[in-house]
Amino acid sequence: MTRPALLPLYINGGFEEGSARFDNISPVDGRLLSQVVEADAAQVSRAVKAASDALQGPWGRYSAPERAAMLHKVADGIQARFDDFVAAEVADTGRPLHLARTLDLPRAIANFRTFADLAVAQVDDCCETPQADGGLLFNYTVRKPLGVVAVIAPWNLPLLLLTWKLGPALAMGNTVVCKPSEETPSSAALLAEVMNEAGVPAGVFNLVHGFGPGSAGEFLTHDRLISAVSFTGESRTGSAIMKAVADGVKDISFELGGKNAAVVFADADFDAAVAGVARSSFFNTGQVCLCTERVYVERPIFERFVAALKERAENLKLGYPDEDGVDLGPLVSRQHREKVLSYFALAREEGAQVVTGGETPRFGDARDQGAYVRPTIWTGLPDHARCVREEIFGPVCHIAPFDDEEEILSRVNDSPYGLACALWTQRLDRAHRLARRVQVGIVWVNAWYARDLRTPFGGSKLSGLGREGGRHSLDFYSEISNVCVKL
Ligand code: NAD
Ligand code: 6OD
Repeated sequence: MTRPALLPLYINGGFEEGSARFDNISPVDGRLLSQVVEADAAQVSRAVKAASDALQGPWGRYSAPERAAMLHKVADGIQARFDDFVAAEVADTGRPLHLARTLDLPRAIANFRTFADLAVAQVDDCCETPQADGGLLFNYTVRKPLGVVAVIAPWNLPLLLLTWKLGPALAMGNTVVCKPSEETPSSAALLAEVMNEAGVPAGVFNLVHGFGPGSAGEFLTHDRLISAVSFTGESRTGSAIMKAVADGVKDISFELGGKNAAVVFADADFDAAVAGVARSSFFNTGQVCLCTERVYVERPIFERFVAALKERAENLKLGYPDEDGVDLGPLVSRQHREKVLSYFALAREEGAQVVTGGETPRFGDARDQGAYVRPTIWTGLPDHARCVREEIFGPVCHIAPFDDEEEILSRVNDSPYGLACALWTQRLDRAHRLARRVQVGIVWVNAWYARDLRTPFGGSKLSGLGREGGRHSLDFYSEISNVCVKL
């Protein structure tokens, strides 16, 4: 019997094994994909020390264009191994192959190229300050790296979300220790190979695998040599990390959970809205922080909309990642499926009408060992129901009717989360009025998850802290210092 692959750590330019290991299981059929080295406290500490030392080495003297050239080489390296990365993403997540090919990989490459170029193009402020005595002060700003950045990533878009933070962190001259999710370690392991082949100096990029509490995640956030933690994941994990870094007053950037609303007005392009909401509720099996688990539809079109979305949901094809026409893969793990199924049961207890779904499919083959659930639509729940307030992170939405603009604004805003909102209307005056007052970081009008990496991205309330994207990323990943010269 062949032994499963072993995914090593990458510390100070070298691949390392260790005594503790954990299994990486396929959510498609429950197969063992690989074993992963779990970094112990000493290994995490060495990774951080290597990153700290690397700031004093050649990397610390690279100009922005030299760093950009290196990051373009990394992007070239990912492009050269495109199919290997696709296979790694698909194996760990079970997502359709076409999704990895058209979203995850292009974005990972763009995350390096875009921020490399933005960092080169960055021009900072300066000003002259006249003095009472006729003299002049000249003020200008310089950007310095923060130091060692811990990048802690989730499992839902593993490579996309890791590189979204790693790209700008390196472009601004930091060194990094990355910890991918324990559920999805494979693409990060490949990335370490690409970093090595591209000649990124030892210690600039380090990779530690492991879990959160009592493992690599927690060790990282407590390390005194870490200057900043850039984290994407659940809100309660964000809260634990915030406590962990409080004593060291480390910089933090948090992209956390969401319970996002889609609002469909009667004047919307009906077919576009149905297609848009089907996408925003079920894309990636509902495992995107931006997914719309709350859907509000203006009363005159409510019944018609529910029927149309039901038809769409029932036509989505669940299957193997490489199957023709497959729309949805499994959830990321059996454990996550247990959580989603617990909400399916809770919805019934809370009085939901199940329009469609609400159960696991039976395939009669190996996929029955996987983590599939059917796309699910509910109606009939009150706004205070837990299923309408809590993030489920599966292919599920609740649809409720509404009657007017003020009413819907207050219902959308009555949420502990504040990440994103999708508005469907042909009246741009109305869309703009709502966009200004809805308490979220990202509003889409007649669209959903359309991205330009130069725009700010992030959430309010439990959905996060700070903004990344474009100059916001350059600002977060640098220490901006003012120099004041008396002329
Ligand atoms: P998670 O919080 O469980 O884990 C995320 C990462 O944090 C993992 O690498 C994990 O090992 C690590 N971790 C867990 N506990 C830790 C601790 N105490 N200290 C340090 N590290 C710790 O999240 P998840 O389940 O992997 O991802 C799904 C969640 O992420 C959802 O809530 C989703 O909404 C959110 N998310 C948000 C965004 C956004 O942009 N706002 C993007 C993607 C995912
Ligand atoms: O596209 C992005 O840049 C981004 N941060 C997406 C987050 C998706 C959440 O699951």
